[in-house]
Amino acid sequence: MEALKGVKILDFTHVQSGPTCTQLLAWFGADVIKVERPGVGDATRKQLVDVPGADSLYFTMLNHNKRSIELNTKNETGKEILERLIKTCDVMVENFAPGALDRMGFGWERVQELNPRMIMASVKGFGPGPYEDCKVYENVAQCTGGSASTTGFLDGPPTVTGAQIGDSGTGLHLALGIVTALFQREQTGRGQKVLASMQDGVLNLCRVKLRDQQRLERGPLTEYSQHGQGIEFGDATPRAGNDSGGGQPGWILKCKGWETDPNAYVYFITQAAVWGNICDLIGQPDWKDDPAYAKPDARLDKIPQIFDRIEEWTKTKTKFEVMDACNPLDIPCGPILSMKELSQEQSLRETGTIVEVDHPERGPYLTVGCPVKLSDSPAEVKRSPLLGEHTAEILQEVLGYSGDDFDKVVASGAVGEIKTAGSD
Ligand code: CAO
Repeated sequence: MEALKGVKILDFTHVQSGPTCTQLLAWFGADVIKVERPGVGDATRKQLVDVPGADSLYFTMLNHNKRSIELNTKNETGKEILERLIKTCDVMVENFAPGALDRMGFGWERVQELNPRMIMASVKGFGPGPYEDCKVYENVAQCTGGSASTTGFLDGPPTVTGAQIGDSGTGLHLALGIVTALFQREQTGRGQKVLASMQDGVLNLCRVKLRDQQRLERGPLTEYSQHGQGIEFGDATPRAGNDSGGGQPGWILKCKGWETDPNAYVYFITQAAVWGNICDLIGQPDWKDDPAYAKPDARLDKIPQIFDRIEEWTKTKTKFEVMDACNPLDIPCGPILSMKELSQEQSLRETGTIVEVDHPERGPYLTVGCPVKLSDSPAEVKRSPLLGEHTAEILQEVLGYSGDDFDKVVASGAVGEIKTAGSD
């Protein structure tokens, strides 16, 4: 049984942040109806195209398990259809630029009038304030949410991360807001507005850096490598390279093959509780009792030098051999896995974390499956819809159009070309 069975989502989202949210809800079993501009659709369908004529991986990987209706919401008949969708659905999700929905005539007041139970969920770049009217993409959010200023090396520029914390991260936040509002609606019978701003989402994920900002006002951040190197702190949380960020020092170390393989590295943590095991493993047992190394506080000013010594050992092993040697000794470490390695990892295929999906235009491709596993509601990944693939089905089965009414809608140009057999 699907957890969100019976919940209808009017999916007005595009690009990445909104679609990740509705894809998650679809994986949990909601009926997600994606509204797209006739003949155009979500801009990502035609971005970074790798198979000519087929929807891009950018689109397919963000829009699984959804149905697509083509609808011009600026056309009079299109507006009527949208009104019927609003009356029928439980949740409306959108990530248009600020003001676009109001211009379309479907701001919060109007949506509430049409359906007081409707939950209206939005992603915006910023919350209320000086930047609320701005358009925002992933990297802008990483920069304005505190991630870029704290990522990278001390002597280098601010750096964005490969993890899409601005888009997919905010989509996750929004999905949580939506299910929470659905839960509250059980008690109140009313919908509400749910807002996830990308700046807020990124800052939420960067909270330990805000923690460090306040600690910095009381003294140096002793666990940062910079401290051990005798480099003075400025007045803001600095970039900390590959420092672990917690109380246990960590760093990325070279492994066998690093000269030719850009990912022959391991993340190694010198957890205090297993310091003795680390010393034995790397062939430095004298450090166990040496007062200059035995206690964590004594090691703080020697962290780079300690990692250099550990690296002498890791360079003699592959990253997987390091993992095999450390795990039985409870030494936390992790190989740097490339996308190639992850895509070939059998255990991730077995758990459905990476799945192969077939697509009529592009053939089989790999994608991530649902990252959250529910024991009673396993998520089956179904291919993304073609543009307008379900227009007739939604008009007829969800909204009840038939006969002349259906034909009039098609003739009005509000829904584009009907692609599947379905008109009466
Ligand atoms: N029928 C008719 N018109 C439609 C339509 C439909 N089915 N769907 C969308 N439109 C119209 C909108 O009404 C809007 O028209 P107006 O500007 O004339 O009112 C227009 O299409 C474009 O919307 P947009 O401004 O949202 O799109 P954009 O490509 O210019 O901007 C983005 C994209 C992402 C920068 C912007 O939507 C945004 O800032 N969104 C909020 C933050 C966000 O989610 N960012 C992350 C995106 S992923 O990196």
